[in-house]
Amino acid sequence: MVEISSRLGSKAQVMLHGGHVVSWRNPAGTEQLYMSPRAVFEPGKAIRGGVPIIFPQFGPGPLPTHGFARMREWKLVASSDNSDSTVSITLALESSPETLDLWPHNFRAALSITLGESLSCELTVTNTGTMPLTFQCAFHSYFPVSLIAQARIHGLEQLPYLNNLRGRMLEDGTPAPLMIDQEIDRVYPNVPNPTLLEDLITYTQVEISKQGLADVVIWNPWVEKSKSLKDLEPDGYLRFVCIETGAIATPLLVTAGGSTTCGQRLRVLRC
Ligand code: TA6
Repeated sequence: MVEISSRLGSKAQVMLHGGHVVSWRNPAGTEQLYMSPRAVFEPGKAIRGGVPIIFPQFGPGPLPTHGFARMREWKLVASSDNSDSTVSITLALESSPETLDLWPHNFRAALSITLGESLSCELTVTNTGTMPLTFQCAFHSYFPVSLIAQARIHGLEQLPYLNNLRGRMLEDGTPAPLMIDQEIDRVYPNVPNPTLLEDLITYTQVEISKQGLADVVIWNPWVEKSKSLKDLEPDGYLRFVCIETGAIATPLLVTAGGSTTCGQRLRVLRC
């Protein structure tokens, strides 16, 4: 685990396992990310909470669900104390015989995490092979809410979405900010604006903005799915929502020898 703290007083904890941000606290020490009390921290397992790194596949498919990056050991390769009072670390994950068995591409992934007033994550994927490659990726962020029914998500109004609960059917958006009263699992393609999560009990607002990523995913497992997740309390769905930024509907292409960079920034507007 790497712990970083900025001169502004904010702190973050990042596991080398999965390149996984597991904690982000503001200067007052308030935790801004949700971590399941039943999260498992074991080799080969994904951590239920924080900011899982989804790469090179989103969701089910030929690879393990959500790819392998969140279950592999990343290496700390750089750290810096920046002139703008932020601190940064860079973790790296490279292709290996194990990953090549799963996904026949040579690559190097670098994850830069910058902490200041906000928390930024930037993923650079370099194609170290001789053939072009495409990948999906996402920052699968878990955000705490006082009570799911009192959370409101702005920025997705009127936007169509792929409903994962109905065979990824494309459905029309709604004019009102999104509130959650049932299981939800949606990919909103090509979202133009930042997404804002508002807690109507604490009036906290978190802004989720993205660069080089077109899509936003909203997920809450609700009652039945929560019961099926061993690393989540049965009523855990009441206390978090996943707002994820990613390249899902349209995978990213990297030519041989080329690189592509994408990222997200989390900013607490009011707490
Ligand atoms: O982000 C939405 C989603 O793809 C859901 O379908 C649900 O499976 C969630 O991710 C969590 O996946 P995980 O493999 O971490 O349990």
